[in-house]
Amino acid sequence: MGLRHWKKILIPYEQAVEELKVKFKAIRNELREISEYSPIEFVTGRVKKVSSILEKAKKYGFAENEIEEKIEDIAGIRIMCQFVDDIYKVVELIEQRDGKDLKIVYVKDYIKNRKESGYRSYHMIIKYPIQTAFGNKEILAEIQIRTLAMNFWATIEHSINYKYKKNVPEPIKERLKKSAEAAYHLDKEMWEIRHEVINAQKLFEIKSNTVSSIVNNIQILQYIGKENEVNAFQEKFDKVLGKGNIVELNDLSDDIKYMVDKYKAFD
Ligand code: 0O2
Ligand code: 0O2
Repeated sequence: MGLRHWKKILIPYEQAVEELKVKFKAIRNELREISEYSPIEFVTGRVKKVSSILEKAKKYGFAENEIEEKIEDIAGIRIMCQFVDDIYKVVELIEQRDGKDLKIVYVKDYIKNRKESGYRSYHMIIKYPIQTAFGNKEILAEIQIRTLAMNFWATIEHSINYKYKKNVPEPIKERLKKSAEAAYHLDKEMWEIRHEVINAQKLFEIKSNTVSSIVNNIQILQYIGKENEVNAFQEKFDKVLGKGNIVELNDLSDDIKYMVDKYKAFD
């Protein structure tokens, strides 16, 4: 099959990766904007390289016309979470969409059943509809959900495997297994203090949302020419920001908002 042929085949997969990235990032951004904890830390995605697709097809003996149906990870989305229980929250979010904008085909829980290599992640194979210039198409995609520690390990292990073309020397294999164990313990330790971490992050999010609301409203007052108010609020803001007290920041934010709303009502 020629390169042009592959380029055409992969276009819907590229679109699926882009759409799914947007959708999962939107969940994260939406929750952060309302100062809620997001189980999604960050999202990445990729379309498998043609060379890897052909390699995989050869390994499993798939004919070229079977590739799209049998290789489930041509479109791949990776969702990173801070804590192990976040993974299952993300799984629930995806399950809620089953039959709506995607269909879950099956799942592989390599967290409860880790792989021989030490690999841990939760995989969901989905069917995703794509509207193309040539009509509608349903493609397969793989969503990998993992913690930051699982991702760190998998990224390093993947590059070592790549370097040694799967023939990783035994001592390195052993080290990798040990580090998989260390990553597992890191996840466990972090899980133990998750409430502490989540509270600290929520507080940070609330503070930064309040500060940006104050700055926006001061800009509105500036824009409508309320010089005196701008100067007075600016002075208070500098003082309160220096102290970093969340209650005082909130009060100031309410005062400025009240003033802006009052002027808006006059317009
Ligand atoms: P944001 O809002 O900062 O998360 P695109 O440019 O859209 O085609 P994209 O998504 O930028 O592609 O590329 P990719 O490689 O799929 O995803 C990279 C995203 O993952 C970037 O975010 C990085 O900031 C984020 N990322 C990668 N590594 C880490 C990490 O260790 N920690 C965190 N928090 N984020 C990481 P975006 O998409 O640019 O936007
Ligand atoms: P890429 O694009 O390089 O990441 P197979 O792929 O043959 O092992 P299967 O059943 O198709 O088996 O898929 P599986 O094992 O459920 O998941 C495949 C993907 O999961 C891999 O993609 C990796 O991204 C990841 N993965 C699975 N096992 C390991 C592992 O031991 N170490 C690491 N680092 N990642 C793993 P590919 O094919 O490597 O493609």
